[in-house]
Amino acid sequence: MKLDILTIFPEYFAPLEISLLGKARRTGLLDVRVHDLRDWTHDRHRTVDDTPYGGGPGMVMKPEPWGEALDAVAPPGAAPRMIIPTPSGRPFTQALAAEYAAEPWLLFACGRYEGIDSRVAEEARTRMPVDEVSLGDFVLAGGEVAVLVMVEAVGRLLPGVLGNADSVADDSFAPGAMESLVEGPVYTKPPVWRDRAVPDVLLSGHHGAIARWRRDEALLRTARNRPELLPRLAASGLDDHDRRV
Ligand code: 6GU
Repeated sequence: MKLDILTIFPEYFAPLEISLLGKARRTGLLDVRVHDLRDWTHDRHRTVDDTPYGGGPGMVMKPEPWGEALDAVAPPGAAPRMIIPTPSGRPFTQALAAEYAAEPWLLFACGRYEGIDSRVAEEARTRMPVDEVSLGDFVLAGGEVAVLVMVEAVGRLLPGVLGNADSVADDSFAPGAMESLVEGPVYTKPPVWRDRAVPDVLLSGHHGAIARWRRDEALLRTARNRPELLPRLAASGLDDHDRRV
């Protein structure tokens, strides 16, 4: 998968060199290119922002550097899926991460200040699909950290990035059985630690009983921490045992 990232702070993306995604880059599964938006400015101060029309606080990113940057990174005829992180976007979910993981080429455009002049997305949409995407109901200082989050969520879904042992099928929100559930608790050795024992069923070797216990714990934790997910879960089909939990 090819990833282009446009930003005025390329240094934010140093973490993409380490861990899982760093390895995916070194093995060629991920081709990440980080571009400095100021490379497409032409004034002495490399200006990327200006005051908002209509007044108000803060600054808005000027369209001209964005237009030239997008022409250079995605020339006419080439069409990546463009993603603009913004608190006013559609929610980023595991389902959207899976959709992005199936794309050959993603282009992330990081806004700062009060956002990017709206004509940039409008014009880009005439040439490529453009999604405005939000991580949740809070406001970050810019899109960079949001892009790191999305790249990690998408990158770990690419075939070959995780070891086979770390199947993504059991993740919270994974399409299928976990779609509207968060994962329950996990344990490792030793079997007793500070007088606290690992639940017996996990040591029983009964795979059916273990699967049932894990589902029960996921249901309980979802009810406790994410009650708003329960109606969706009921709609996707609960069995009688689920209902008793
Ligand atoms: Cl995607 N960007 C910014 N700047 N703030 C956010 C966000 C994204 N999601 C939640 N807050």
